[in-house]
Amino acid sequence: MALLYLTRNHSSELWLPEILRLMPELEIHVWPNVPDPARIEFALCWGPPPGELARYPNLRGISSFGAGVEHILADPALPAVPVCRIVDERLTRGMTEYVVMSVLNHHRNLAFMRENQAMARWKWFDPVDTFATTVGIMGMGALGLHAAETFLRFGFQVAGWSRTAKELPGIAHYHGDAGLDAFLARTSYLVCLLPLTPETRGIVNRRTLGLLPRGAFFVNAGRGGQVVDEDLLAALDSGHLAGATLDVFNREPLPPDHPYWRHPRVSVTPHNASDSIPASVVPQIVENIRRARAGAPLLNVVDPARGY
Ligand code: NDP
Ligand code: OXD
Repeated sequence: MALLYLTRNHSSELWLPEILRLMPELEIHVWPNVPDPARIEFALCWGPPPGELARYPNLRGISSFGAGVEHILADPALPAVPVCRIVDERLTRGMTEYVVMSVLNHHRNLAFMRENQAMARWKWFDPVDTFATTVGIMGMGALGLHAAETFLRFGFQVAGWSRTAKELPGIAHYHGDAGLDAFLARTSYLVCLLPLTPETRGIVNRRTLGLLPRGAFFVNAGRGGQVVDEDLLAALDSGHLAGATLDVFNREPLPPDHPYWRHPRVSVTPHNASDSIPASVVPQIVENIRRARAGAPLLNVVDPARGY
């Protein structure tokens, strides 16, 4: 069995030794250098070119390098084999660090304090009551739920929104189209941790942003395609939104002339909110290669019809 290693982002110097440490007998072909496509039985990918995976007649499984799979499911010629994603404690904790950092940065007025420090100005400001502040998380899956539980421990009010109903201790949970407006209306910090699917594309738009209370703050670490950029910029420019921290974009890398880069109330990070660490995630990838070889069910398989 051979593994197809197909990515433009993940350094083979970091990943290949880790894979070979756990599976020394594995033959690995680093795309685009694949002399015999018939030898490939498993693909580890990020953003395969459309039609590429259809070239491997003996493919038995595909894994994303990360939690998201839209970059694989977007292929109209995707072979009918299981597609898996990464579910990993370090990836999850890294995401919680990012969203907590983004919310607390604004909640504790760090920009204002840095401005004052630059002018040696001792300026006190009224505290904002954490217990009276609601963080609303769109997407209550592996990442959203951990972040939500962490915000709860800080004392925030926490609301969650997902596709299906859930009972979650301490969290006001909303679901589906019917629950979206009430969820937004109570949310001061909107954190998006949704997968990109046909249903979630463009979900952060003029209408939904307009339902947030004035002065709300937006954190996006889901996918850029969930945001209508002009609508977000308009909400920021009108003062309806106080600011945004954005890790993911409709076009990545974010073009140098994009208004987000220079917007005074936007923080930009380069799709780096949380990343798969090879030592942590390779065991589940190797386990899936073994399972694919044995014809056993794979771990963390997504539903292509649902899109996540
Ligand atoms: P999960 O599949 O575990 O969770 C997805 C959540 O989104 C679920 O709660 C699901 O609802 C909800 N959801 C999906 N579709 C809808 C919809 N139409 N309406 C309402 N809710 C919906 O994914 P993860 O938590 O592991 O990851 C989420 C996303 O985070 C990834 O897909 C990726 O895009 C992004 N990500 C970004 C990273 C970064 O560095 N910026 C790093 C890692 C991930 P339900 O529970 O009802 O199924
Ligand atoms: C992602 C990831 O899906 O890095 O963005 O896991």
